[in-house]
Amino acid sequence: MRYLTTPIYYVNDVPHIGNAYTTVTADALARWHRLCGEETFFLTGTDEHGLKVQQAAEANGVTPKEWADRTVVRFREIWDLLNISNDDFIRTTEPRHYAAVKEVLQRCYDNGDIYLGHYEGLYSVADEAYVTPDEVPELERQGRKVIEMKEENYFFKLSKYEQPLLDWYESHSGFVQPTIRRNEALGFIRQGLRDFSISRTSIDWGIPLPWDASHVTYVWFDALTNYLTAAGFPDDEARFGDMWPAVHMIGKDILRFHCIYWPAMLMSAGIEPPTSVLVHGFLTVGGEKMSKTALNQIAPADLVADFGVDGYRYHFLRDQPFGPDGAFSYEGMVARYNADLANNLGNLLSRVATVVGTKCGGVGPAPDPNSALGEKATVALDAATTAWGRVAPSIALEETWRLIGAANSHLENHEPWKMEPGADLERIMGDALEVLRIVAILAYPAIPASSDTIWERIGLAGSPGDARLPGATQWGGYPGGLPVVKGDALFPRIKA
Ligand code: ME8
Repeated sequence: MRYLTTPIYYVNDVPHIGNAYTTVTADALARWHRLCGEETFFLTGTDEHGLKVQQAAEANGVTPKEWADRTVVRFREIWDLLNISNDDFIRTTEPRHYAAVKEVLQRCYDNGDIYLGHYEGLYSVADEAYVTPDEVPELERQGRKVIEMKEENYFFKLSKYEQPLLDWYESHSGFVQPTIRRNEALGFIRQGLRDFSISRTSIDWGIPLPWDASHVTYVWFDALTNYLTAAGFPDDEARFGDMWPAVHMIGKDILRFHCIYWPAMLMSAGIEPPTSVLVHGFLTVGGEKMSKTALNQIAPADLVADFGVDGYRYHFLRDQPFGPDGAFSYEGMVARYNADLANNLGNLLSRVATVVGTKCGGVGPAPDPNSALGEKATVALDAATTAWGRVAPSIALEETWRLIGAANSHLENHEPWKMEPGADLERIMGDALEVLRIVAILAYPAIPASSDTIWERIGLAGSPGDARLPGATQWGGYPGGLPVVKGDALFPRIKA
């Protein structure tokens, strides 16, 4: 995977665990592909124009730019805290982005796809979207304010792209994943597409249109283009040629923009649509979508304080399957952490380090080349590879943890803590160390810092992140003769 993106989040408010769900999942996916030897460029950023941000700034008595400058810091901090490995962070208020938006607009305009008209209707500020009267009751129920709008707008001829989009979907079966979301997008297109407004005159917090500076660009037209900007569009053609098309990861709330508007805009501008759009469901809290607007948001840092960074990352990757909605609960998070991290993985590491310390003089022995665990490691690699390939981190981790469970059972069956030092004991400990080495690599996309710690404690140099699959997890890679260190509990148990 050459280029992976998250949505760029609105800076009207600070990040919550819904935004972090997408970013952590995309980060893990990028890390997996890098482990597979692919040069994966990973982008995130912030969406800073539009009415929603302008209103947040007004409510706080500052200019939109001051507000954005203040809030963007909170996003950068949280991504640093969560160990997000993004290669770039884009803000839509940057000059490089203005250049890209103007170029895309001009190309669509020159292609005859933009015309002047009037918009009279409803607008949801929270969604920055033009809405129909039948959508209003549900939006209002969710506390999403709908306003009347009447203004001169430029429109994009989306209707012209109905058939080209259907053809694109037909010839690119993996364009929208999973299939349920592909069908949802196709359903929208088949209902018939209406042209949409791409400019505003009643606000000025945005990018002026290149041919008519009395209009600013509609925030979604502006925001979607960020994916081009960060790939070097329009000036760095060589870079853009190497990077584009991208893979986008998004939540289902913004499916219509990414799966319909965006490919049509790109077709109009003579640019290839994205390789694929990976769409996940919502995290819900108490049955409602967690959102800034609903005020039921949970701050990632609060959970990190209790579970640690890797405890946090692991939970959402393992417990919220990618695709459907999933209910978040603190109790569920404690249970998962204790079972998988404290008991299963943490226990394996501490048992191995203890026995090697007391019975092998602190020196890790080499594994048995014919160990039955070798076969289990191959199965884990194959299953994890398939699962990451279809963007199913929860299954990839489940399969990886099956290997940890097998190593724990192996120890329980042989009870090395009761054995005399010697060749038999060394073989068993070597096998368990080899599983820890392999697990450190396979779990690295989810728990990078803990994987580094495991690596170091079993005496290996460098980082499991530098390993390359599939070769690196071949059974027998742990050389033996390395110092093994006990250290503190990797994942201290949490009281429920
Ligand atoms: O829509 N569960 O930004 P945004 C899971 N600026 N994911 C969630 C979530 C939840 N409850 N709530 C939010 C925007 N998300 C635009 C995007 S892109 C060119 C412009 C995640 O700050 C999910 O990825 O409202 C969703 O699509 C995104 O945050 C919306 O973030």
